[in-house]
Amino acid sequence: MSFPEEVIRKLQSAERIVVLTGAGISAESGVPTFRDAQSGLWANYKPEELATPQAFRRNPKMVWEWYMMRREMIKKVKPNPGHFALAAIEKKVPRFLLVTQNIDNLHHLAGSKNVIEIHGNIQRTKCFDEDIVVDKWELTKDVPPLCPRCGGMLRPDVVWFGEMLPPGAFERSAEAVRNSDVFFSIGTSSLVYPAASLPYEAFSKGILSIEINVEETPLTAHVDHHFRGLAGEILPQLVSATWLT
Ligand code: BJW
Repeated sequence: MSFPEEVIRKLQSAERIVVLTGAGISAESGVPTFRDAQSGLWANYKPEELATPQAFRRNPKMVWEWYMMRREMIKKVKPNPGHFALAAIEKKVPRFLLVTQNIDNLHHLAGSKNVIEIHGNIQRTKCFDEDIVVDKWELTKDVPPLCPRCGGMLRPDVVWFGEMLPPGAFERSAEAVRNSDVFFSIGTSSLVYPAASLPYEAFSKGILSIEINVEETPLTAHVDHHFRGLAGEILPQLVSATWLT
């Protein structure tokens, strides 16, 4: 792919870059995107119907087991060239922030350092009642297992629909976007708020905005540049075209 001169020059001189990623960046690692079809025991449910506190209250065993299945699957996958390209960009610019909606930890595994996980991390577990992270727990006959402190049910430390993001996560992300020179939205359907409002912080300040996605999204009409294709192919090409020439 060839990139507009404006993009290359702006990236080369950028002091501050903010990137928002979604499930699409991990798709090439083999992690199904959030809105991909469900399979197996969960085939009859939409992910949107399982990722809520109401669903957990109604059927904690089913929701817990869905997350355990995904957790075990995610443990086996590796970062792809898209994740590595973002870690490489972080080394090239003075200030870089990666805001990810993904809960799969792959950005950290690729070497990204300054990361805000706005929807949590599936490898962590917390107490449903106390909202406290629980590091040590065991699989027992109880499904979900119970909190060793209070006996409440354990749940994954992810953000479900209707729940608040981790304290300060959105505010810090939005401020970084407003102060950036270039903003990227990569592999997200731009449907879930408040994450989907972050690009508008960039638009309001006239910051160069770039979307990378295999398809159009509600954001496409608003960004300065839409690069259509696989993040794992476009990002390494962009790094080469910008910093390795
Ligand atoms: C590729 C590719 C490749 C594929 N290369 N691209 C304002 C308006 C309307 C509604 C709301 C609003 N504000 C809040 C809401 C409600 C709600 C919401 O947004 N609902 C919408 C559905 C309308 N938001 C919330 O409830 C949030 N909390 C909140 O607002 O708190 C305040 C509050 C509290 C109480 C009451 C009221 C307000 C919390 C949202 C939490 C989202 N959590 C999830 C689940 C995490 C755990 C889990 O994984 O199970 O996060 S939902 C799910 O969606 C997950 C994702 O992070 C998130 C975003 O999905 P993403 O990443 O965009 O994935 P996909 O699958 O949708 O898209 C993949 C994209 O990749 C596609 O575009 C592909 O084309 C592309 N792609 N392969 C490049 N190789």
